[in-house]
Amino acid sequence: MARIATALPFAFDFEPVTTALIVIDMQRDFIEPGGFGETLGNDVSLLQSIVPTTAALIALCRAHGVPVIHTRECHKPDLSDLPAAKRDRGNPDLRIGDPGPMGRILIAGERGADIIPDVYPIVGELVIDKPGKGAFYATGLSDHLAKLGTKTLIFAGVTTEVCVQTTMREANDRGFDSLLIEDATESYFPAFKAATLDMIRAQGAIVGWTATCAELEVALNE
Ligand code: TIU
Repeated sequence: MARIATALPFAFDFEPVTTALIVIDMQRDFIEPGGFGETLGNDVSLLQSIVPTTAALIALCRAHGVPVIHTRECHKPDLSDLPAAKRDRGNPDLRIGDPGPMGRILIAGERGADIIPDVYPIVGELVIDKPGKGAFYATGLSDHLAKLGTKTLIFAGVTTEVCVQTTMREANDRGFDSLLIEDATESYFPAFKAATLDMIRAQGAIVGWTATCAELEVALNE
């Protein structure tokens, strides 16, 4: 059993052999200039700040045999999995599915929908294309985790309050203990990130725990 004694709101105990890392939506469309995130009016440089820590976290998990699962928020080219309630958000001149500087916005197979090179999956790692904010919705994630025997999930990625938090709440409802690595997740809105960390660990870890990548590294190396 590994322990992060300094996790918040209290010590986080986990078995590394039944733990997996889920890296949420580290895609060009959210992180690089000219993508979907910027079209929504956001400053994408904020998200770029977590790339080195996220890469280090992925390397740490690989070194310890913790499976790494990557997600991409994207839709089918025919948009059959894109409800109007999602499409009709943000800048009306540039919607999901429209042509953008990096291909069609958030469409599977387009350059913008792919993962940025610094945290790119390696052969053998699962990549889940998800049409929703939560990674469990309309994907094979539950089945995959059941096959792995996973009980604990470590989370990283973007954005903290949208796809990361949604997936952590889905995970909690499905019986997983969840740890969010606070320096490997980011929001376009610093206040939203801070509020999300607070609400995850409030009420006795109502959604899960938080810790830094360095704290996880110490626990895995003990
Ligand atoms: N991945 C994810 O969080 N998708 C979003 O659309 N996030 C925003 O913050 N817009």
